[in-house]
Amino acid sequence: MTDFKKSTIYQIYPKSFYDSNHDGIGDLNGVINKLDYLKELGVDYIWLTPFFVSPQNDNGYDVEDYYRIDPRYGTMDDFEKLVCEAEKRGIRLMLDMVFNHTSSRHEWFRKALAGDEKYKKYYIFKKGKTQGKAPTNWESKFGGSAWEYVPEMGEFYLHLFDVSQPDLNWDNEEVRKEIQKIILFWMEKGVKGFRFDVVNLISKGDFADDECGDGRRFYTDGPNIHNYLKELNAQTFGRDAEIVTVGEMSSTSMENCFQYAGEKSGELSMVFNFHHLKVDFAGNEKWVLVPADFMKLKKILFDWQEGMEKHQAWNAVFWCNHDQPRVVSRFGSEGRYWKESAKMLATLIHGMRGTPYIYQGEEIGMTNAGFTDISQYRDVESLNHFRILQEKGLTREDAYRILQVHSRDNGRTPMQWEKTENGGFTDGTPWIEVNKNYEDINAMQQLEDEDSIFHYYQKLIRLRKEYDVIAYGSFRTLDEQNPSVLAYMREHEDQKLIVVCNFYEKEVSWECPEELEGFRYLIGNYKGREGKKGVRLRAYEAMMLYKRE
Ligand code: TEU
Ligand code: CA
Repeated sequence: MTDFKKSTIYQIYPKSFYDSNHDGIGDLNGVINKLDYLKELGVDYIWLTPFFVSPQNDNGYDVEDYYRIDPRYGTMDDFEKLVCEAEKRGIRLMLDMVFNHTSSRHEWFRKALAGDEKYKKYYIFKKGKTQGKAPTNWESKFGGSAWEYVPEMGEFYLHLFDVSQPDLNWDNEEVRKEIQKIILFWMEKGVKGFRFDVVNLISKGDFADDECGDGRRFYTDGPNIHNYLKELNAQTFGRDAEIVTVGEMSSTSMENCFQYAGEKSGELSMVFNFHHLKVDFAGNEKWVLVPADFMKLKKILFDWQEGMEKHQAWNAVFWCNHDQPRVVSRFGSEGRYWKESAKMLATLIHGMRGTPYIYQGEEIGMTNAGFTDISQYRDVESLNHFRILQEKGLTREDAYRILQVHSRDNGRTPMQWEKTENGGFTDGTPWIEVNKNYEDINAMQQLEDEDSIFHYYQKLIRLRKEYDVIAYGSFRTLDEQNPSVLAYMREHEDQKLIVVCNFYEKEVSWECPEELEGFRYLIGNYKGREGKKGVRLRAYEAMMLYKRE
């Protein structure tokens, strides 16, 4: 059994990973092609974002058929080969299950629209408040109302995401049974992990107007959520102790996560939460430009580390995914200290208590897309908000500036493999443009360079396996009020680990509140450094110090 506390999970967005057949779209064969690269990096699981049949309005998060593979990505044979080839390299597969909603092209929804009562109950249809007025004032996460009117039926259906993503009705037992069947089907194929998309939104509460928000408080961590997860666990993945699960928790509370990911709750192995990735938002408002609040970031990370430990619950720790801008552009630097800052950010996460996730390209320090024209964007959320921002009165230029910082496409440009055209991602026309910096930032170059970001990640992954304190240690903050340094202590039996990160370019002198006697340098982003009491931390300097009593 793979111990998920010692594991590192690598996220692949297949569409942008590697194209094996020249159509400009990454595919499953492309993933098989790059398994040796992933083995070299040392990851234990790969999480593949959805590759099921889909109209791709939301790049596969709009599933039309959960049992079939979208021909764009390959065939079931390719998938089986992938499971087998990955297994040979000690890598397991984690699939991405989108069960809050389906695509509006799913057979169930089509039948519902055609008037089939059975399938109508699979979704959430409601009459309007008054003629033509939506049942509630809830907003879609992708902009606009969360309700869509169907004139033929005289009713609205709920879509918390795009209008092409109708929400499923989990209160209907038949829906839950269908979902169990799907999971069992993929378990049969040898899948050893599941990521559940926005799974804390599946249990809807009251359908009431939200006087002080967008409606999320009525459906987030809803009334039956824990029962539904326990049931799913008992009926499906809970039967196989080797399976690892992670729930994507949107706007969740820590109290709920104690249960979702509690060691004894019988729900999930771990959870993603996003509070630390909203420190450059204005409250919940993402489409604004505000500087990242470091003290807030620290406090959120620390609170979650301590809280989850106290309640024997497990975190997924991460900076990046396909919905987030690139972390080196966001909290580090694209300039002179690109490499140092990327390694610092890696150290910060990989030293924590929780299972680290690496999103494709993060391990080579890929940066934001740098798009300057709307025609370069593909993401439905970005396209919607580009329009909405202008409707609100912003100039085109201002709207661009916001997209350049916050668009999900920042994380979706193709993986940069080599110096060659299109970064070696495809020899066709890529579905989304490759970042112009691929000649400087690419995997090939970093594999050859011992001091690269890639090799730093490789070492961090190895250290988690070698040192129990990294995997199992308790967590305690150090020098919490420091305005530019983030530091913490991990302890396990006779082992101690100190992690220190200078979050900024500016040099700073740092006094460790702990006695450093006997600590040795484990890893860091500058050469030659010993564990000494008062140190001068250079630009983005980070290190791990270790001691065994
Ligand atoms: O994302 C859930 C989600 O709410 C966010 O990450 C969202 O993209 C962001 O808040 C928008 O500002 C998941 C998937 O990861 C995402 O790709 C899907 O689009 C979404 O669910 C719908 O399935
Ligand atoms: Ca392809």
